[in-house]
Amino acid sequence: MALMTPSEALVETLVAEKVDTIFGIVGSAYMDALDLFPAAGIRFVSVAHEQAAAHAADGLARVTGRPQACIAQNGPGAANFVSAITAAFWAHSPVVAITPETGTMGMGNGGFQELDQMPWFAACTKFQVRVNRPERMAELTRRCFYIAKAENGPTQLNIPRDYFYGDIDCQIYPTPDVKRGPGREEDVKNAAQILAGAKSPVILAGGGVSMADCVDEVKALAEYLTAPVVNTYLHNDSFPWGHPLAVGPIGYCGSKAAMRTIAQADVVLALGTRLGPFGTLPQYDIDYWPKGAQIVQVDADHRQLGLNRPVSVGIAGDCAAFARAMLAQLKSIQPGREGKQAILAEVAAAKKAWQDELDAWAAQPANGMHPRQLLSTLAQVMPAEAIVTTDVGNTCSMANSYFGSQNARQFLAALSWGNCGIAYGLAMGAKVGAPKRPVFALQGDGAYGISGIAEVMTAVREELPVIAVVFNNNQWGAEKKNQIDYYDNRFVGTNLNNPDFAQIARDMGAEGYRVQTPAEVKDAVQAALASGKPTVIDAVIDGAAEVLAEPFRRDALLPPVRHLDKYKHLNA
Ligand SMILES: Cc1ncc(C[n+]2csc(CCOP(=O)(O)OP(=O)(O)O)c2C)c(N)n1
Ligand SMILES: [Mg+2]
Repeated sequence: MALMTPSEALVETLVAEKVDTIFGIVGSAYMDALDLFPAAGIRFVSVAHEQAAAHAADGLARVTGRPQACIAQNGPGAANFVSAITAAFWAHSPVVAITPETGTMGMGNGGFQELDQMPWFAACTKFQVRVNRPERMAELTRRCFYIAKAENGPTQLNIPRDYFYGDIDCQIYPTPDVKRGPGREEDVKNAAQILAGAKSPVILAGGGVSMADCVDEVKALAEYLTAPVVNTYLHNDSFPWGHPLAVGPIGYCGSKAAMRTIAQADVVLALGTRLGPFGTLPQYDIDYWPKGAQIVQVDADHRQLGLNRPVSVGIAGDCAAFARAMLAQLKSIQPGREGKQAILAEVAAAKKAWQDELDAWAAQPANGMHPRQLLSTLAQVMPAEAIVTTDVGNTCSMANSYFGSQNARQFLAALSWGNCGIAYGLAMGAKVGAPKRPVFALQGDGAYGISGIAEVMTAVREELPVIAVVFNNNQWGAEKKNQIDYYDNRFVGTNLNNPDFAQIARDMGAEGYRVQTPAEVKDAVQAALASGKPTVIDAVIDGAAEVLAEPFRRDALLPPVRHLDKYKHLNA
């Protein structure tokens, strides 16, 4: 035990958890702790809006695999975290939201910046706690880090602002790491029997594969089984597309090769995925989910087992440990699969057919640069070690077919929260975690306005050389596509009128390039990589109906039939 202030206890616990960077905006509520950050070796990255701070902590957590933190002023500052923390929740990303709050003597008095901020985070955290005595600061901070790490999700550390002060006796120590095993031996044996007996097994590699850093283990298993490997929706880094058994991602704007392949499966080995409804919806008129197939599902979180699909075997365990145990088990019961060359040839043919289709799309006439031309050019010029973050929008969705990764923790997407404005913040965090690797933030022009353009100031000030590519089609394209398909081209609120993003970037101290052709895209990316400075590539693309991808929520939109006279002229 040592005598310290609660602020010291907080900061020392952060240090014990190996936190070296915290994102946020300053506020009087936690000045007393903030003042210690430099001496503690913690870098405070000051952002333009707290949303980006939480996204950056999420990006850093996804790239490092360790829990990270963001901090904000009580009330409005903490409120600005909520959407981004929810994004981290659905991304299973361990982010500790540190939210100072009104002092204990003022709670309930209708004071300044006061609102009970625990309920805000109740539905988007794995755990939340209000520090109820200053003496418990270190203990409760530890708890937040432990649960964020153990349960893969955000937690909230809520601290009444007067509890940063005083003298306490306290012990500082780090939380234990959580290690999971391969699952019960008999379950692994059962699963091995099912896989060994399969005619056309397919491995579905989810986010859990990236989080367990077990791409190599999955490769070994896939190769032994000669099983094609599909990425789950928006987890393009769960298996490298260059592998001869890789067929790419299922889900919206994903790979038809993947969909056609999984449709044939009689057994699906689902690793680290809850088989979420949006990840398995029919696409391009392919109803690909193999409804008769047996499913072996492995997940670190037992709550995901059987959540969305009936499973033959559900295993709560670590994907890496499972993949190793499964390989050993398979080797003991089966010499490997026959017809390897034929399967590899089939996979290659499926991929080639899909690539030809993609190329034909990009070659279609457009008014200026076709979005797919931009995406395929970017994918060609990006260095293999680059980290890519993507946003939510029509062009970003198309990006799902263009950016595969060499390894885990390289493709960071908005995932199930689906909020526009996530990519730039994620990219800033990724850059902190991987300073030597190029980091690209891919964002639509609308999303860039939500959280992007203002954060370029952050990137310049904090020397985080993120390369933003803004898909400039002068519209909220994804929503406009709904108006095109369902509302007879009545455009309410979907047109944008953008300024010169490249010029604004330069005014903010970043590099800025406006590009309108694939050749200019290549030059701009190369210049950005060479400059080592935050860069905004304002990529002007066609946004016409013909180039937009089909709507995402076809499942939920109906052609309108109005009944009131006033609106009947809107009927088709
Ligand atoms: C925070 C938030 N607001 C609104 C939406 C609804 N939404 C989904 S896609 C989209 C359009 C995105 O436009 P843009 O970023 O310009 O990309 P584009 O579709 O044009 O490629 C909108 C508004 C959302 N997903 N998130
Ligand atoms: Mg747009």
